[in-house]
Amino acid sequence: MGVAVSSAQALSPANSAGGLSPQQLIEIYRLMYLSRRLDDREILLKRQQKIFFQISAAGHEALQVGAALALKPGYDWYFPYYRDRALCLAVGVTPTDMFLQAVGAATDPASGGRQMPTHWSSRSLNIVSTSSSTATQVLHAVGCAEAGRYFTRHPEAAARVEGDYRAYRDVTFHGDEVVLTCVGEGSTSQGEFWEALNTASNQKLPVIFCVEDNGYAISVPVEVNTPGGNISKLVANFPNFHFAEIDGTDAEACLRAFQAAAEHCRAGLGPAFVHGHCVRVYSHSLSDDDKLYRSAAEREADAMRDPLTKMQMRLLREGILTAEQINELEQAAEREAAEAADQALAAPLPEVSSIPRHVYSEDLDPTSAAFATEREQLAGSNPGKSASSKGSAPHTMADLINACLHDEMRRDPRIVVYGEDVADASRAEALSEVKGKGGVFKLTSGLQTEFGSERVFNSPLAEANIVGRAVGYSVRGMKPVVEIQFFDYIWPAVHQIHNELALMRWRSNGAWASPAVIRVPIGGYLTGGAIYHSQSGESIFTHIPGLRVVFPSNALDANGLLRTAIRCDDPVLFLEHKRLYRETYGRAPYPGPDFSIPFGKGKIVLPGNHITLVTYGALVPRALQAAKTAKREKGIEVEVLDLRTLSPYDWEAIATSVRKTSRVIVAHEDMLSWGYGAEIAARIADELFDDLDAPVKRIGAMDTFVAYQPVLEDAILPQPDTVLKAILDLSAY
Ligand SMILES: Cc1ncc(C[n+]2csc(CCOP(=O)(O)OP(=O)(O)O)c2C)c(N)n1
Ligand SMILES: [Mg+2]
Repeated sequence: MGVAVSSAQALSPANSAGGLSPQQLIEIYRLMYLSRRLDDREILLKRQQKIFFQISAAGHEALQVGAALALKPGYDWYFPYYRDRALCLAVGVTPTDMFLQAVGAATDPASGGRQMPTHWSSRSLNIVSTSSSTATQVLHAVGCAEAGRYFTRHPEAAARVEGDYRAYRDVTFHGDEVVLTCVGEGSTSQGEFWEALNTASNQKLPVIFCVEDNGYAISVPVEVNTPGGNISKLVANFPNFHFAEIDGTDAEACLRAFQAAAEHCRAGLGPAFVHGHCVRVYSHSLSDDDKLYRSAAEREADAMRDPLTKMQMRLLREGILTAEQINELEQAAEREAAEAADQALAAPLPEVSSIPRHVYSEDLDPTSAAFATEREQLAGSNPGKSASSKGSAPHTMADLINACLHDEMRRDPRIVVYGEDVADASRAEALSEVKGKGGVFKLTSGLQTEFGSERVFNSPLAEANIVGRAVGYSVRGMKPVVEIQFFDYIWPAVHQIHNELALMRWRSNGAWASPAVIRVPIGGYLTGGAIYHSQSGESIFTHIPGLRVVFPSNALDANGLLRTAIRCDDPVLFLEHKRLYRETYGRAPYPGPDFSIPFGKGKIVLPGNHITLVTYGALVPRALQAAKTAKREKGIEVEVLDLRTLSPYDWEAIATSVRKTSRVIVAHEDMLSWGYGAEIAARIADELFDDLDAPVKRIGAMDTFVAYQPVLEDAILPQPDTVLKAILDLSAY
């Protein structure tokens, strides 16, 4: 037919000054049309029950192709959402790859059969794995842009280094790269959307926020989600942004808008916001029927604005293609879609045995002997700032955590530390005259002063912001070591932790990972800590596959385990008991800058032959106290096992001890019901039943929150007496 159709990558972005060439207009139409045919083919496959879900880009194609063609695949970065088929097609995802995901094939390059169709991921194209959660990805885009800027300013940090996660987190970056992230207009109601605009604006980050406004969030019309019905009006006062509100069904207008947005970002002027009004030609997904909530007139009006029809009319009107040439182009697209579907349907399905692969890093095992430097401890070299100020005297847990942060930041330029109040002073000019804040518990004290404001800084008061950005940082190979100020306030970040941070590796079948560290002060026994400064809840996080959960009880363990957490290739939740920060119990000399403890290795802190007491955190000193009383007063020998890490945990140590004693108590501070001890007790009952001479006992807090009045707090939380009573009860069996 004489129409040379180039690939998306071969199409050089149009010059924003001149008009689009006929060739460019044809290529745009081809991509839009092919995207629609791929959707239609998928719909057919779904109706034939050969695939299991379908959601389409129909009506969004002009906006998405415009965005793609303004950017550079494999150079710029993409955090799309589930409706971005035309975007990803134009960026370079092949139709076959798309259908491989739809059928759930083993060879699905985005997820290996783990994610629904159109849940994009491509390492070579810099498309970071996306979830189904609306708007989580915008915070990842922000963190990604921060990482790109950081590597540009600190290229030495990009170096591959053996011996820790850096051996497996390769880094590429370009000084003028742009990060694109897309959401629907309904998703702009999510707090994470606003939290992302906040940081992108404040830090002038090169992020293009694209809002694909089709007027509906499933059945909910735009005015319900967006006061006044127009998101552009609401965001207009964010500083440093380039704004564009466009007809998202006009492909050329879209391309131009994204080109201008990219120019603004590449010039370092700040982020851009492109709000495209498009249409939803089909229902929300194949699980939805929009006739149930949209009038016929409204649906017809949308159909009249179909970007495909508009583009086709233009090609004909301007004499760029004849009807016959359009027909040929469309038939070629139809064939391409059909062939791709056939290929995918013939692809092998994933092996059931592959299911556990990539829950955790396949490269670096934090339980391995490589992290076992315990015996070489006490090297005596220079500790971090706050530890050194105390000479060789035993240090508190707070000191040795701070020392580890200093040591590791010195060793690894990829580490950034941020959170609420963690900087010494955001207004750095004050540092010459003030001591600095360095965290509400002073755990990050002196870090900003030593490493500067680019590496240690305060975040907005927004926990999802902290963790969501950490996902973006860490997919780029950085090591964010962030702080959530109190465990009690981790909840806004749980969406990011559960659905994003911990899942990134598994859902992308190992292509992406976000091995960040989240440090969190936790727990009670504070005398007045009350409901919102005393919470525990570790079992909620040990229930998340992909996340390591660490809970040290003393200064030395905290130092060695934090080092392992930082060098690890998995995301780690590092729980620090507030009451233990400055206790006399568990102080230790500074163990040197390379002291580490492997995960999953408990420690017998008191040997004994009569009863095993499995515990961790603040219950360790309380259990020891009770055990010593039991020995002194009743001659009962309790073996106290401090688990130190909760996921993974040291089953071998538990089993060995229980086989010896035949009696076991599992004790923790958190509430008894559904607590961490329930799992351990159940497994002991299951696998060690024949070794037991008595029922498995559990100790935990009452099933309430922790009250303010100390009389109540004491009664709610387990005390040494509670443990002693359980020891005596159990020994009576
Ligand atoms: C956090 C979250 N809540 C709810 C859902 C279920 N859900 C999926 S899509 C959707 C509507 C999204 O609407 P919009 O952002 O306008 O995007 P559109 O689908 O219209 O392109 C909802 C509620 C989800 N995926 N994630
Ligand atoms: Mg919508």
